Amino acid sequence: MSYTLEDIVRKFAIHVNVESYGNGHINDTYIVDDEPKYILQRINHAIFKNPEQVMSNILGVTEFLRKKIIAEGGDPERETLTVIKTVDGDSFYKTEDGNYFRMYNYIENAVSYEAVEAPEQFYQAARAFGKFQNMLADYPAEKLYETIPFFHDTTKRFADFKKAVADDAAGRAASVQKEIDFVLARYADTGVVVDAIADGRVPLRVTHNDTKLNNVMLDAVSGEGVCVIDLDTVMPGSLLYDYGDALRFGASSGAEDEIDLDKIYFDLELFEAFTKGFLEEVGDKLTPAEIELLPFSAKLLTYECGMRFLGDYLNGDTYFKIHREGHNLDRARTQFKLVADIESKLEEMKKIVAKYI
Ligand code: ADP
Ligand code: GN1
Ligand code: MG
Repeated sequence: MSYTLEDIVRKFAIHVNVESYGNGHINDTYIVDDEPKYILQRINHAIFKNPEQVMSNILGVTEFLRKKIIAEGGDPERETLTVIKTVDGDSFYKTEDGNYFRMYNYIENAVSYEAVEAPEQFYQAARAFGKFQNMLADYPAEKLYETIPFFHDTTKRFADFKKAVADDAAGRAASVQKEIDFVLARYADTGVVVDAIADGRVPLRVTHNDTKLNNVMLDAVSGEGVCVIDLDTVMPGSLLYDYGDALRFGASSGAEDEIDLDKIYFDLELFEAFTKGFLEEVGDKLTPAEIELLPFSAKLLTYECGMRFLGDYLNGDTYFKIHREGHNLDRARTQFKLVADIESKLEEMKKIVAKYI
């Protein structure tokens, strides 16, 4: 690199200390530790091939949210991300070597958790994701670029997975045959939501598509939802993606990369807390097919993510950031343990959903 992070920060007219921050798997995040604080991010342009389009989406969505929050008497500095412009008035800065940096206001007095500590916390996260969904219900979807095409198209993900197995770029396939077979055995699940979208039973909405617990900030004192962050994948999608993906991560009894699989199960108490919060916000606008598919979506999104982790392991860890040898394989294994557990709990999950519809 021919520049320092301080050089980059100065492009936003701020002179200060910068340190690595957060636990995202995709972008490089830094905190600009000043008064007030800022978040600086290098957009992962290997994954987001068109950062200009990502920023166009984010600018559009955050400005739209800002107006709504003000109209409702809320605090736009906390309840949505604000894109900080460069000294030249742009929403990002592109370096000579082709990296893209952006800056956000730092959401004060709020926490993003890596694991659910109590059901109430997950209930609050669910309400925040549900509200986010509601606030964007009348956002003009045609203005959104598809920042990662086919992001939650599980059938396409399955095809990518099969290619990763066939290519076996890192020479690892033979050692994970059991996990590969687990994925292949569930091919029939891959088309369930994409088909329901294609035949109109499940509507396309403006969705977040990456509703991991650490992508929502909760108030440090009250514990209530403050702001949904990580807006790179806001695109037309299914509400089932947001619901299912949040449960994948948050209703697990353990960390996404837990090595001891005996510790991993799908926690129905957390499932219920999330379902209650989410349906309190969006329950009245669901179609019958969406309601029917809610429990299944938790399984589908967990399966899809596991397949992505395992595919990345087979490809030689080129997509998700890893912090140890076999990290993506460990992640894949927790997902498959959860999928198997969800399969045994689907009937109970249906009953829980029915309580809140
Ligand atoms: P990634 O796409 O890599 O997941 P995120 O945008 O989710 O990146 O940021 C990573 C982490 O940084 C978040 O989980 C959160 O803890 C923290 N973070 C990001 N944006 C902000 C913000 N505006 N204010 C406070 N914390 C933030
Ligand atoms: C990534 O960016 P982050 O860490 O919030 C990924 C999600 C996965 C998640 C798994 C753009 O989310 O799709 O579900 O990791 N984001 C992208 O933890 O691929
Ligand atoms: Mg994130």
